[in-house]
Amino acid sequence: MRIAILSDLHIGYERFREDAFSQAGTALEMAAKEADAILIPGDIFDYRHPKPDVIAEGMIAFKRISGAAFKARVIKLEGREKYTDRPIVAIPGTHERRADGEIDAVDLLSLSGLLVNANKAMAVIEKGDEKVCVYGIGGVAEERFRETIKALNPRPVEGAFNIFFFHQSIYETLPFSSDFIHIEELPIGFDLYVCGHIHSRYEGKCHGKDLLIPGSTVLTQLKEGEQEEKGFFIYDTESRSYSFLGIGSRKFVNISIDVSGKDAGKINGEIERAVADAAGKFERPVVRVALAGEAKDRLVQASIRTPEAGGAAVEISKSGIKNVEAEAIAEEIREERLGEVSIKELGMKIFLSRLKEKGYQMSIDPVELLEILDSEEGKEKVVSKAIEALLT
Ligand SMILES: [Mn+2]
Repeated sequence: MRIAILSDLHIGYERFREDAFSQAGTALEMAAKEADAILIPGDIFDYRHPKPDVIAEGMIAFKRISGAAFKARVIKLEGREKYTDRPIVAIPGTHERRADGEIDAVDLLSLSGLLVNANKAMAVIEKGDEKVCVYGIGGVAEERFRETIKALNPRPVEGAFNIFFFHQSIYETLPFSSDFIHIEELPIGFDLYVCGHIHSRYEGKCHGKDLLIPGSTVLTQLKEGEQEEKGFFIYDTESRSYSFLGIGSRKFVNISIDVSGKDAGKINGEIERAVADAAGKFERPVVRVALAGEAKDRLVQASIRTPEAGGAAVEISKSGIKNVEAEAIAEEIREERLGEVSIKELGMKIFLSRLKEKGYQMSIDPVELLEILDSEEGKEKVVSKAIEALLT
C-alpha cells in the first residue's frame, strides 16, 4: 500500500492564510493522485476554535479530493465511531486540542465524512488482501504523553502492517525539555512511526524502523531550517521505502546582513538589493532579513525601511542589532538610580518622601517605623507593633 504522510496544514494561519489554504490543497490533491491512503498527524487547522470560514476552507480542501479513486478503504475503527470508509486518517494536533470528550475541529471533518479521526483509536485500512493498522494519539500536553501511552497501551496487530502516529515534541529533534518523549520510549513493535508537530522534515529510526516527520505544508516560523521545500512523504509498505514529494511551496529566503559601522542609507541599500535579488530568482518569495552587529548610533534602527519588491513578503528582524549607545544609557540609569545604595536604602528614601508628601507628623521616627515594618516577624505581629508605636 502506498501511504501519503502529510502534516501541519495549519489552515487559517493568519500570516499566510492564502498559502496555508492553497498549499494544503496542493498537498492533498497530489497525495490523492499518488497514494492509496493518506495519513495526517495533526494540526489540520491553526486554531482550537476555528471560525466558520476557516472550517469551510478545511472542508473545501478535503471535499476537492472526494472524487479521488482510492484503492484502499477503512474497514474498521476500533475505539471511535466511523463516518466514512475513505482512507484519509487523521488525529488532532496541539493546535486543535480540546479537553477529553469535547468536539474538536478534526471531529467536525470526521462527522462530515471527510476523513477518519483515529485519535486514541485504531483504523484498519484494507487494499486487496493487504491490511494496514494505524494507531493514533492526538497531541496532548508534553508532560502527559508518557502516561497517555501507558494508559492506552497501543499494540501492533499480527498479520498487518502497523503504523503508530502521534503529534508531540521528540527530544532527539528538540532537546529542550525533559518532558519531551525520547524515541526509545515510543511503543514497540510497529513497522512505521509517524509524527507531526515539528514543522521541518525529519527522517530517523525508532526501534529499528522508520520514523518520519514530513514537516508543515506552510511556512510558519521563518527560521533558518524552514528554507527547504515543503511537501509530504509517500511510504510504500511493500518495499518499506519512501520518497519525499515537494508541493512547490512559496520559497523562503533567509538573509543575514551585518550592520556594524554602517549608516542607515548603506544598510537600506543592502536590504533593497538582497530583497530584489531574491524576488528576481523566485516567485513571490518570503524574505526574512536578519540584521546583526553593532549599530553606529541610535537613529540607525529607526531609519531602516522595509522595501517593496513585487509580491515578495518581507520581514526585517532587528533583534540582532546591538545598540551601543542605548546600552550605555541604560547602564547609566541603572547606576544613577541604585549606585552604591542598597535596595533597602532606596526603599527608605521612597518611604520618607511619601510620608513627607502626606504630611506625616507623628512622634515615632519614620526610620524606626520602617525598621519595624521590615522586621522578620509575622505580618500580624509587625502590624500591631507598628500601630502601637504610632499611637503611643
Ligand atoms: Mn503545527
